[in-house]
Amino acid sequence: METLYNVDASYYGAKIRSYLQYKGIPFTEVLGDRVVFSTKILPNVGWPVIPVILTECGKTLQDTSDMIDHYELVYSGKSVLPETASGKALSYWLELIGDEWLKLPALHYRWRYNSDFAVREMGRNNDPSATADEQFRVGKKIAKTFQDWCPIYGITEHTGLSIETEYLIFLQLFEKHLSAFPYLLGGQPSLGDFAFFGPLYAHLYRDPASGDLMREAAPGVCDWVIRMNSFNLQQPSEGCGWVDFESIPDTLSHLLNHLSRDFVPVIAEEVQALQLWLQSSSDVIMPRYFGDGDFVIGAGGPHEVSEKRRLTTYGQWMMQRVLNVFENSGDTERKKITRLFSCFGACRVLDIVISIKLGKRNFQLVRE
Ligand SMILES: N[C@@H](CCC(=O)N[C@@H](CS)C(=O)NCC(=O)O)C(=O)O
Repeated sequence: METLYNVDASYYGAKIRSYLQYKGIPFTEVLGDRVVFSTKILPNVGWPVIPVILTECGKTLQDTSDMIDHYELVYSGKSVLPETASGKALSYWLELIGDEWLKLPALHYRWRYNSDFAVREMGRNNDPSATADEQFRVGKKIAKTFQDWCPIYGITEHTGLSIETEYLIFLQLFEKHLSAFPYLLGGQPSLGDFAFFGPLYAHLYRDPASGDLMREAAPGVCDWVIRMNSFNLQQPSEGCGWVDFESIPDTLSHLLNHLSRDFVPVIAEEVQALQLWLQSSSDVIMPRYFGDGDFVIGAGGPHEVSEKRRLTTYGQWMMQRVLNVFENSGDTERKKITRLFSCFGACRVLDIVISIKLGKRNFQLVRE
């Protein structure tokens, strides 16, 4: 049996829990309190992060993408990746959007409208036996790390309203898609569903003010959240089918187009800048951030704004997952991937050149 160190408010914790439940992988969930951090997470991973899995064989897994890669090999039933190269490339693109781009509404709404709730919960998770006052005091200290991520990702006073407008449009488009299909890529959940579920459950459904908004604006998205959160109660049947990746439904291309419009330039420019930085640096272990960049939210709309953000090294590692599928495909498959990504305005990402790749060593991002 696997042990999942987690907290319910965690974005990535929600992603991996739902995945494990869907796959029917036996696991016990253990609250990531301060004792778990000091006796399990820090000694095994080397830095404080959640979720972490200790496998039955005693192996430590950190990073939900690595966890899913691991389990997709070990438990091949009910794969969350379509068989075709275009389906796989799209799944990794959706994972990247869910993991990195939906951080904007998730962090914005949590820290703008649900701060006290989140602070209390962080304090309670840290030490469930402490008094409420003590939990609030410690919770504030823990919360600071996450609040400080807001300006790092360009979530500021200046961008707040645009992030909200973009999120509401996203909810409408996802609602529409879900009225035709139960999941992002058709009749069964894919990697993208789990990645989207992270922010949409942990932050945007559980946090009280955000949950109210979601219930009012997108009841179908709430139903999807509830379904994604109850695979342990109701095992869906295997293989209900994927959409046709050579001609994806309009509801999906509209949703993808909306999410890709602002994110494509962000990731393309970030990876290009990292490649330049890597050429002039001899660092083996990657810093989390390596510079600053400008970006736009709501491009072309009345709510368009630009802001500064820190450039991350992690984005390239995730982008490599999309590009690996493209690079390892033959001509016909590549053409199909290009046609698919063109449908939603993201074929530019397929031209990103990554000469210096990143890998993982001891739970750290390193130059390969
Ligand atoms: N990409 C990682 C991200 C994990 C992550 O960012 N976890 C958050 C909580 S949801 C955390 O503990 N972050 C601490 C940190 O990154 O310093 C994954 O997929 O697991």
